[in-house]
Amino acid sequence: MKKLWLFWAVCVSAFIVAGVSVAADSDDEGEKFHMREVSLTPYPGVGSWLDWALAGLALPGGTRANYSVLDLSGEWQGRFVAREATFPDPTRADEFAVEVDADVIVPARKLVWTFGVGSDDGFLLEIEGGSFSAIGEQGGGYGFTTSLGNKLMYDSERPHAESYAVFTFDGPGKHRIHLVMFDNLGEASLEFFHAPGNRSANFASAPYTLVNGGKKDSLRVLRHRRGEHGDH
Ligand SMILES: [Ca+2]
Ligand SMILES: [Ca+2]
Repeated sequence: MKKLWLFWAVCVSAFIVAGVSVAADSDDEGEKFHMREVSLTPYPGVGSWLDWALAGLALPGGTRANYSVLDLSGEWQGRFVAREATFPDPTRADEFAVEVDADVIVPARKLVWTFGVGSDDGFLLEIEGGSFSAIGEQGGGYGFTTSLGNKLMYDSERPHAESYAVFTFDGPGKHRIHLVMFDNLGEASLEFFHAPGNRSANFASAPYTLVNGGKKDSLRVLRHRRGEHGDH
């Protein structure tokens, strides 16, 4: 009889532990973009702005925060305003970089998407499992939007302006997104949005929604688990 009690006690404990771990997994519902912000040393005056930002991000430390959508603003609001948030460290106004990790879930019937990044200053967007094709931009700056394979970037300073490109996923399911943005001086902002299909005929006027914004045509995002795709 004692053994039977012990058996049931073990079963009930196992059930409780399983229940708790399920709850822990779903407790990050909503805030799936993980962001780390670091300060940068002053820009040396020559060389790639993105290399400058990436060198700062290669060092450990920084301030971290999670966001459900990427609509971050210091002063300039950009295309989206309803869900704006501040950067992880709102006291750091200049000379900083952020990096964002997330996994985007791509449905089988929609493998072609147009992505947009609004930023002040530059950015680097990398998506695993596919490639960028047509690119475009709206707004002024000191450089141009470029793409290479699965990377889209703006490697210079600019006031808030938008870069667009078409991305074709090589299959449905989970794809890692890594987004870096830096600010040198003045205002700082970041928006990450999309629309299904190839919108290159008129990039600026596509019906964009924020990625993971919960709209009918929004891709869903999951928190990226480190080490899942063999990364750091
Ligand atoms: Ca905004
Ligand atoms: Ca700036």
